[in-house]
Amino acid sequence: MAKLNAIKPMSMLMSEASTEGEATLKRSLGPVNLITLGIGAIIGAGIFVLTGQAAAKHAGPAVSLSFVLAGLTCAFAGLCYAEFASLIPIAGSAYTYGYATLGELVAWIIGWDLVLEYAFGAATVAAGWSGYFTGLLQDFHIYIPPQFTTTPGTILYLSQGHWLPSASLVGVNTAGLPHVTGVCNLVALVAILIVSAVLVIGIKESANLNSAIVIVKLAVVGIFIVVGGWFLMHHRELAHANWHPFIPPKDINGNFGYGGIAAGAASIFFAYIGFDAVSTAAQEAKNPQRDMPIGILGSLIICTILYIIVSLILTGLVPYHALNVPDPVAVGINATGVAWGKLLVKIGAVFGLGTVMLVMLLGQSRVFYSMSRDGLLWKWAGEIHPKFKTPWKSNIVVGIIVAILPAFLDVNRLSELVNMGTLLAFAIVCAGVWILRRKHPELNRPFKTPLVPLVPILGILSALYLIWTLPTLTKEVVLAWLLIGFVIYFTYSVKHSKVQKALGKASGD
Ligand code: ALA
Repeated sequence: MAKLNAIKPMSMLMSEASTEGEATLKRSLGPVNLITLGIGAIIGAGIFVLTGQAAAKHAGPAVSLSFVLAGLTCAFAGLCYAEFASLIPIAGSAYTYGYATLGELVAWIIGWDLVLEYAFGAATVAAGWSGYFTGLLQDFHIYIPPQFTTTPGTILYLSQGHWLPSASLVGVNTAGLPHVTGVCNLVALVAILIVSAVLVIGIKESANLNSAIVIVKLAVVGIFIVVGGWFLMHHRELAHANWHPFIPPKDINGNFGYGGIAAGAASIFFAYIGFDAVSTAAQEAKNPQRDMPIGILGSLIICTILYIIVSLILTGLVPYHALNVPDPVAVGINATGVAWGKLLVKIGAVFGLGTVMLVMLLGQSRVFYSMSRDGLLWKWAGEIHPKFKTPWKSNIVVGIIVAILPAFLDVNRLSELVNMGTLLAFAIVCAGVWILRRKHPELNRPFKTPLVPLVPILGILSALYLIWTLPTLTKEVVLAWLLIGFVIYFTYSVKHSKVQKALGKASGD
């Protein structure tokens, strides 16, 4: 009889870690490196793309309050992640934590959920990346056939040398403009395939390269804040007009108003995803017990502050209803009249979003690899290429499936799926910390989540609240996703689980 609550023994985790060489990784990362790692994974399509859409469709200028709300939810979850990361001192993810503490079925749900976070997350970032990339090419008069740069059915108009959706042309009479109807977003598709190919060949994650890209991203965000902030200080009437009313009244479709702030938070929650990536570097940290929480919480705090300022300035520069565009931050800096600003933002976004795609697909392959190694997924998913030493089959299969998503699905739809999957994983991690404190109070916890059970409860409630505000269709798709997961678990995983086999042998079954 399969034990759904089978716990993966710590000894098994440790021996796997040593046979895979994880134990021999050099402990070279200090608190600043870990914060940098977190920021590298966090800043991406969320701030560069989704902020504009959340302002235009849900919250108006109050999108900055949405960032506060989503940031709080992440802070509760971040505190719980930090306890797990210090408790289980090996490189891992929420999946590994779940398996070692809460049992196999919960671990499976988290792992399956992480696919939504990482794979669908990479697809979302690819959709955002393609918007900035094609815009950048068009600045240099290079044109990819426009029908292959957007999702099916989206109409693009040619205006001032750029192919743009009608949402980007507020106040422009589109009637006489040349236009095309989107067939599929080939640019996003090819981007994912290229990143997957890089992962197959193998990439040495380099802390230095990551730091360089993080500096570029931070510089672009910093320049936006300085240029935009300076402009608004000298054009207070513009800010006054655009920020009033700060919380637009609810419209007939139920958007905006106080509910709009929550809906905006559920949508821009995506911007915070990635801080959990810090926990995967546990074994390269010089002093993981102290520095993991610093890395996780430090990157979160810095990004929260930046996001709130950027969203305030953006909605001050441009009327919120004109922000539903593929490249809102570029549109924002363009409003200041600083000619080079737009180009700079686009270049920063192209590099910055590129690395987020890489980190997410890498995270995805690590989760699939771990699950396959545990016997919970098919063997091929964990097969290592003899020369490149990468889980190549899983990279290729995941790459092809993930590439198809942004080609046909809108970035908003995709990001909502990612948000729901991740919020669910956060709720489980928060519950896990609380349950484990009760079941095993004796474990050595170098970092303790403060105020347990209050913080985990707030984490669970805020995650569930944000899930509740997501569209019904998103919830249905995620439920369907979980059902598919259960079918695989009960038809394949329970029979092949290595932990189940080991426990069965130990008990003489
Ligand atoms: N937080 C990451 C982004 O916004 C996933 O792209």
